[in-house]
Amino acid sequence: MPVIQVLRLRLAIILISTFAASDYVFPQKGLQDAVRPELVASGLQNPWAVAFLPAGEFLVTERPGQLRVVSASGQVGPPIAGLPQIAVGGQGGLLDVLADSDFANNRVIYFCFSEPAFGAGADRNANSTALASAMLSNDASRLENLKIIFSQKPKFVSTAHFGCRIVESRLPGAGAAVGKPDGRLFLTLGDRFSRKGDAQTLNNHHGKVIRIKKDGTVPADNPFVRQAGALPEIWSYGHRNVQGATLAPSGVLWAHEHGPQGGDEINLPKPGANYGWPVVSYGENYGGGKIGNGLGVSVGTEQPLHYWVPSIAPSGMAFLTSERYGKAWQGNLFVGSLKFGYLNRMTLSSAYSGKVQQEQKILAGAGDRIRDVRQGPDGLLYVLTDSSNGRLIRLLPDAQ
Ligand SMILES: [Ca+2]
Repeated sequence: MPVIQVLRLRLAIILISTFAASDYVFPQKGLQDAVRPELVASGLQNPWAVAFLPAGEFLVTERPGQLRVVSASGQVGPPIAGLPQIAVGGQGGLLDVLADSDFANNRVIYFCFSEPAFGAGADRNANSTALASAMLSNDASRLENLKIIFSQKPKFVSTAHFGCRIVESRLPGAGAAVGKPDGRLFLTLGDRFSRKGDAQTLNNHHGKVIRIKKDGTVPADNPFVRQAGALPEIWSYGHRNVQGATLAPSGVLWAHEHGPQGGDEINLPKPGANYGWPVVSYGENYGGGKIGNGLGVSVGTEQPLHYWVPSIAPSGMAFLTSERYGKAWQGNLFVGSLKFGYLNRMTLSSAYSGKVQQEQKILAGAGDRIRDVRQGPDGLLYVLTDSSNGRLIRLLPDAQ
């Protein structure tokens, strides 16, 4: 056997041994994947979001209400102390997390969660999505200076459709380079399932994307600040359940949302625009039956950029701006599928913009619900799988 083949065989044995130790068998690599999954950490309880810290650590939320640091080598740390009270149950719990763009200096993080109703006379079963800021202590053991900077109104008895993706807004950048942060945050909010009609009225936060400053105050240029009866945080409305959002380098917000039975959508939420739910949808009611006019189109509502029938149940969203996977992947959009268990790679008609031209299923066949996808500071893609033994996986370019 030639030396090179022996070396390859040895490498294969080493890889097999590594995977066996992790109690996780990746599916046989599809030739079309062009990536090699590498396990970073396992044993995470329904992880929902991953953020990146300096020195290669990760901050991971677990839906049952824990926030943990995962070391660069994959060691899962103890729960971080100092979280607020969280309404855990159904789809609710500790959901998204984001490190401030200036985290290296200010140690500020943002996280969103299902917040229980509190105060005299409050229904203890009622809840809504809330957004908090806090400082991570120097030893990363606890949160300090915790502030709830936004609470969705009204609180409602439901364990579904919290939305809950946080995006740090930025000024337009050029090419693959993102612009400077502008001090605002977007937060996506679900319709709470049984309050879907609220998505069309502006006196509540159900089925909305909101935009606030990092201290929780409302930017003066929000679209409804001068409209009587409208809540001033609202950026866009007519959404169902937005569990993925990201910013293109152009500064444009991209988001997707769960449709009902069919009709999951990608939208580019513009200020003041109506995205149609529940008046129009390309899906139908669970078990059948038309939604709204049953046409998918209605005057005064925005059409989705793209939609999926059947539903893929999307979660997490990221643009790839790095060149780590070659030119063909740079500028592509990535979305996790909970329902079918794959990472959806979408080629757009131009980098970071235009229509979806092609879709490719990455990591298909493992049966893992993909909850989150992000590009790390190293330019690599990271995904979280949703289960009681959830995993953080790094995708290596196939050539490495
Ligand atoms: Ca829509």
